[in-house]
Amino acid sequence: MITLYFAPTPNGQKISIMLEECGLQYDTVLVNILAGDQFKPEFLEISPNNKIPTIVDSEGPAGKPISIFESGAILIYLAEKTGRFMPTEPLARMQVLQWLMFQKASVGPMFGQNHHFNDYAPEKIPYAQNRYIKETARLYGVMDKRLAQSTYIALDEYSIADMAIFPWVANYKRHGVDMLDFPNVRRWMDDLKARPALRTGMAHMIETRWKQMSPDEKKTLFEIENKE
Ligand SMILES: N[C@@H](CCC(=O)N[C@@H](CS)C(=O)NCC(=O)O)C(=O)O
Repeated sequence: MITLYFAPTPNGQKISIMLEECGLQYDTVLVNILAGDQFKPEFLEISPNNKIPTIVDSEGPAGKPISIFESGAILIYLAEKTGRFMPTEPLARMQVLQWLMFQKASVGPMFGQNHHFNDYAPEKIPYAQNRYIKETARLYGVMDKRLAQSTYIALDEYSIADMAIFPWVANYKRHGVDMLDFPNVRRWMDDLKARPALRTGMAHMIETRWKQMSPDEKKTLFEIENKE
């Protein structure tokens, strides 16, 4: 059995999508990162960088339990465990890994800073707001160019690299970009949205987040996510 320690954020959603796509059985444990649960000693034992997502697999390599932190490492582990969504042929495998690293090194950190400075920072700093909107738009441009040549981000088949990027791009309304400028990203996003397992993985996180929030938090989130 796999236990997913998560909070309902894009980094958590990557893993619920993969678990659903693979049809693996899993339990979820909510880590309330707003309340500081990520700093509890028992969580730090499995996630020393105090971040979600983290998994514990009771049947890891050689049948022994294993815990894994960092979403990229978790996706690679699950792909290797199931033999799905990352080819073994060396060239194709490297394509998947390079686009997965692109998400981990660029899309996640830059989009995350965009969310921070534009939606959450108590003080508005125009330089920082603009810097991360510009960087976000540049990254949409990189993805759009790639998706003009390739059905999915790494290959002509769906892979863990797509699962890593989708939950971030699903927040496009928060990014200060015009999706009309990125028609290939739009086409890719619509193709992925049609996948039942991806929808279940996303919905699981959204429902959990919604259940946890106070009416004020719900109102704020609704306003942020629906701002034009
Ligand atoms: N590089 C990490 C990033 C994970 C991450 O930033 N998690 C955030 C939520 S999306 C978190 O747990 N933050 C809590 C904290 O930093 O205290 C990964 O890809 O797993």
